[in-house]
Amino acid sequence: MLATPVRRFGASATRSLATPAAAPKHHRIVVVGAGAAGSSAAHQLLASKLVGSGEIAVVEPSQHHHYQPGWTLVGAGIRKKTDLRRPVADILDKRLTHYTSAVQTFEPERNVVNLGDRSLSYDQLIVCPGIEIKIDAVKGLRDALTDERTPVGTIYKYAFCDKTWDMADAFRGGKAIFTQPAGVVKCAGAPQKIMWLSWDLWRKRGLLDKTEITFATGLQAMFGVPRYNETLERLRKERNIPARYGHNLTAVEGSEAVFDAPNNEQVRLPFDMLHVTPPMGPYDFVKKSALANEAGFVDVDDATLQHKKFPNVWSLGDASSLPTSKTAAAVTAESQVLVTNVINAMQGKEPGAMYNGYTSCPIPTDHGHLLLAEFLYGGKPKETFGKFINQAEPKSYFLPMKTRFFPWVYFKSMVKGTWAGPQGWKARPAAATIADQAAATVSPAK
Ligand code: UQ1
Repeated sequence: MLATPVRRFGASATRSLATPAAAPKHHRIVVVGAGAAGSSAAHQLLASKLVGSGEIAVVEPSQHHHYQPGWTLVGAGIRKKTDLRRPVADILDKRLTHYTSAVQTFEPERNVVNLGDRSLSYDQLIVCPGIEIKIDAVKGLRDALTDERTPVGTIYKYAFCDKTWDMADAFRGGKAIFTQPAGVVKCAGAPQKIMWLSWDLWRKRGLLDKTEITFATGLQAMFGVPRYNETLERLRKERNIPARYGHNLTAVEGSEAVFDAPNNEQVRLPFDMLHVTPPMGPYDFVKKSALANEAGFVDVDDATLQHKKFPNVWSLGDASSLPTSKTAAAVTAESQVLVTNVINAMQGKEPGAMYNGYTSCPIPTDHGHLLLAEFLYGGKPKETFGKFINQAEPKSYFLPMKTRFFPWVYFKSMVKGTWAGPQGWKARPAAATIADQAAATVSPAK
């Protein structure tokens, strides 16, 4: 190792010399976020062989990658939360350069991302940091969640998904409220999944006679797609669960939940157990950037996933403006389109692949049945098994798919870019074929 060079200037001289900012480190592709979206996209790009070792940067400050769809199962006592996470460093292929600091600002005019301690430049930028769970947007919620004696939980946070189970397990009857905010949330079905599973637990324990469950939602229906809403609304009525539509939780005060309700009313409901779905929204560093639309999401084309102003910027997953339900299932389709189009762009071609809005919401309706909702943009049903069965009815044989198969295939294949959702194991071909055609353009590993 070289010895530290002897300083040639005194302290004052050093200070008077302007230190030029380090030049940004260049990667052909920078991926912001290593969640479901970032990890599947980055690995599919690697598999294309168009980019070599060190040419893709992945920016991810979190230590752990979580299988978030599994947190409902944790809240229902079916899975252990520690089984549903992996260190990010274990998820990412060694050929990806992992930066562990967070993005501070985007400079898309200069093709630069600033991480605070350093800057990165890129040919292509993929933005998928997810969205923020805004616990502090509900007054008193953070204290209520943190206080172990207060029966308030949420499956939307790793820290509290097991508290949700502890509460449901300890419940001996009384008033249980499950909330869903107005506005965009990830997996819009989860607020009721945890309710159905809790209802079934209490049913089996003979507690329903002394239990009153309420579903208080900022929306106007159980589910946004009429075909599935019909079933869920029927179940809700059969199970004597009153819905309070248009009710948006604003505060937790002691053992009362406070809602903004229709006609500018404020409604206060006492509870013995409260499950909260907090409001969610884009992170500030995205919202305040030139990449965001008015709502703060990365402003991309609904079909090509290409940014509307900066053609070498792309987005998928929860942070994107894509008007579909934000789920891991959606990412299985979005990632294939995005990767094909990024590869096209790197070869000077127009984006060719189009996303149709595919998303899915596997809703357990009790501990033995699951309704597998699958739909495209506009809520148009697109059911993988629709030729054989009616997916609008909950089925017993679908439940193990949610509890066992999806978590398994997620870590085994999806984060590695080899799972294409309803198309099974075929995420590689689109990219590989293009790579084969363009073998001459493969750049050497750096
Ligand atoms: C899926 O591929 C997937 O990824 C692992 C999920 O996990 C969260 C899902 O919930 C769904 C529905 C899919 C889609 C796959 C099929 C076979 C319908």
